[in-house]
Amino acid sequence: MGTASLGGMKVGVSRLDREIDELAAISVHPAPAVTRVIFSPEDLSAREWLTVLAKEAGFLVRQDPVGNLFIRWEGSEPCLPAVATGSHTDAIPNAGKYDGVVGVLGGLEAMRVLKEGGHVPKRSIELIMFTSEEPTRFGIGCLGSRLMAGTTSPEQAQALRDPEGRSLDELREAAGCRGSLGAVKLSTGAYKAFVELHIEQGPLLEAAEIDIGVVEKIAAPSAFRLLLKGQGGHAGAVLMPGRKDAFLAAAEIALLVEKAALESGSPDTVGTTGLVEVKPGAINSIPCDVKMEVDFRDTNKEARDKALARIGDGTHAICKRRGVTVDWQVINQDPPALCDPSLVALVEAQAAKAGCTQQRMISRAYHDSLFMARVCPTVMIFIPCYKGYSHRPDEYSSPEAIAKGVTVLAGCLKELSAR
Ligand code: HGY
Ligand code: MN
Ligand code: MN
Ligand code: MN
Repeated sequence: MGTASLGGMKVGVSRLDREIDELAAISVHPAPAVTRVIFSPEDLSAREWLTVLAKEAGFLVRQDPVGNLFIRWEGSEPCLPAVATGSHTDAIPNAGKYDGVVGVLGGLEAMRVLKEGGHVPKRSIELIMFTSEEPTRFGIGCLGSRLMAGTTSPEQAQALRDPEGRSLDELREAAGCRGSLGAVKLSTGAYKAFVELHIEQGPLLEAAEIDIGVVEKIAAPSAFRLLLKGQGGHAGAVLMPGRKDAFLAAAEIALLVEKAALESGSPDTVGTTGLVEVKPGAINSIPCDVKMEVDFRDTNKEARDKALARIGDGTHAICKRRGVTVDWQVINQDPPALCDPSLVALVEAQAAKAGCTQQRMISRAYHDSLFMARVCPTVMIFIPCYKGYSHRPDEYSSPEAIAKGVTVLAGCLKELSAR
């Protein structure tokens, strides 16, 4: 199997490749799909499995009150702010096996290779498996890192409910996460740096045959929920002019989301109506209640927010014309994150040292790095993935590509933890 080397350290991919497959098997859906929703039985099994692996490598493991998992390699000066790396292992329904996992298992591999290579860190190195990076359960992404960064308050988090109406407290306690959510927030200067390894989830690196993407900026995500209420009625008896059809209002709004993204003036604006629930959901009953959730992003916050305002105005006009009421709920509206220039330079230097080709780029997906950048210098390392596919079972990144990413990450962690 392919290897990548860094100063004699060999990232042997067979161990990591095997572990990626082992973790992928912990899923509610059969391979090649991976579904592992936060606080599900599969998520809890994955946490246990990872904990065993970390302890076998001789690292310490702890979990915070919201389920962020910390795998710590104590440095010779443990009181110094640690160097952190990490990502997530929760997976949306019918996803692939690399999103987030490459950053968690690749981070563990980087730490093991450094340890096996005789590195003695001055600063501790912490691998973080962030809880609830995906919005599947609670409707908002990066809940664990938002609470760590203080972007979301414990009260806001406790107000969240999952689709079955269960609260975060109920689910986290059932998962064995004890303690007050207030204790999740990081103290200032908790970490010296945070470096996240992740698949690109886009086609650029593979198309350009580049090994390493050095992320300079992470796009600004926003999401909102619309609860639309029409009049419903009998599909045969209610003639067209008198209808107040909530789904047709939703349909017009979804097309407006697309139009506002296309006409925003920024090539980076993306709008997706990814969730629509229609009630009563009967073929012969006019839709009276619709819940729709929209994901809207851009690397440029002003362009995004201007387009969002256009969608807001248009939504109210559509609903007024159709006699439908709308409850507009903001889920999140975050600024973009800039990665730390000195860490960008470090990744570039390590990529060169490892003999990798590289290019600077923007992350269009959001990541826990978006929030870690609020509390410490942060950078992301991207590796290519097959046709840029992600959030689908045929998501793929080769062992060789992963080894190069892990090698560059290991070089960064070695450098950052040495001084
Ligand atoms: O949606 C995202 O950008 C991330 O992959 N959860
Ligand atoms: Mn994802
Ligand atoms: Mn991810
Ligand atoms: Mn992410």
